[in-house]
Amino acid sequence: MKGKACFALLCLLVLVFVLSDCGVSREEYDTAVAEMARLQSEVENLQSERASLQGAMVNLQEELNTPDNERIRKLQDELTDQTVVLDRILDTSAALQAQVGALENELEAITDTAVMLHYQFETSRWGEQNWMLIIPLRDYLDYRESPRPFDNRDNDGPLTTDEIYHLFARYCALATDPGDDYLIGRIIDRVNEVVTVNDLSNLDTIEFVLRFVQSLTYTDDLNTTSRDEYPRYPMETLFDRGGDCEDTSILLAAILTEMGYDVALLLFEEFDHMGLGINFPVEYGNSWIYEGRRYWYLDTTGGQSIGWCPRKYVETSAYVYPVR
Ligand SMILES: [Ca+2]
Ligand SMILES: [Ca+2]
Ligand SMILES: [Ca+2]
Repeated sequence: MKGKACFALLCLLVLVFVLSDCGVSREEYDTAVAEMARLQSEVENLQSERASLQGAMVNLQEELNTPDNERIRKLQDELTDQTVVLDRILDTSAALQAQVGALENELEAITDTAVMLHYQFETSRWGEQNWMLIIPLRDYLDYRESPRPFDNRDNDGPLTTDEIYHLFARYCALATDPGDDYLIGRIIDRVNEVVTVNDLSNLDTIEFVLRFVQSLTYTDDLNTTSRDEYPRYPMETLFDRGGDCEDTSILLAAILTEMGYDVALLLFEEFDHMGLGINFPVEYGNSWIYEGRRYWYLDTTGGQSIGWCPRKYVETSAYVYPVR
């Protein structure tokens, strides 16, 4: 303020000097003084404004240093750290995605391969047989994913006759599925080679096909599929080179049906065994009749001939499901 007062006094002295020397009028002098005062006031206003702005800046600085803002800064630091971590995760994820893509391609290539399977079985009358069958892995996997009949009821009560009929009638559809015709056809080619070389009768041909199916390993559903009952498509039984009674019966039904024989799946009334019947004049052993047609029994799990039946089932009723 002292500086400002000196500056005003100096200006006034200059004015007095100028006016006295040049002889300005009183009006001009008053106007100049008024202008001086106005400028003076303006300078004071600006100074006061500057002082208040400086005050505001100090306040803002203090505010920035309050605990809240400290927290915000910490959060910003954390955010920066997290962003770095996130970038790293994104990089890793992209690398993993690339690996998954490569594995998918590899899997695709594997799925496109075919598996060569060897079947060796001994017959007393026609010698040792060595067959090679090629099964495309994709076809086998498609069958593994295909729908199949399961007893999916919530209650454990016994099935009604209708339910039994509908459930097991659907097993026949597995035996007549057209997707495996080319594979069943190759088996029939092998059979026909033996038939031609040995000049087999129809009865011996049926016996020979039965020997092939009986040579497959008996495997329990629960141990191999973790289901109590798992009916296999013929291609699954061939690929796995084994199955239980219904699996091998379904496979035998698929082969004999394709060869033109009239066959039926036989389910014994206690539901603990399934076999195949063939409507062919055998005239000995065990048979069951369905709508006037006599089906002679073929047991796929042992090594017995057409007509032989486990003693337990000899006098037992059986559900008969013709395979068409
Ligand atoms: Ca078929
Ligand atoms: Ca079973
Ligand atoms: Ca099975």
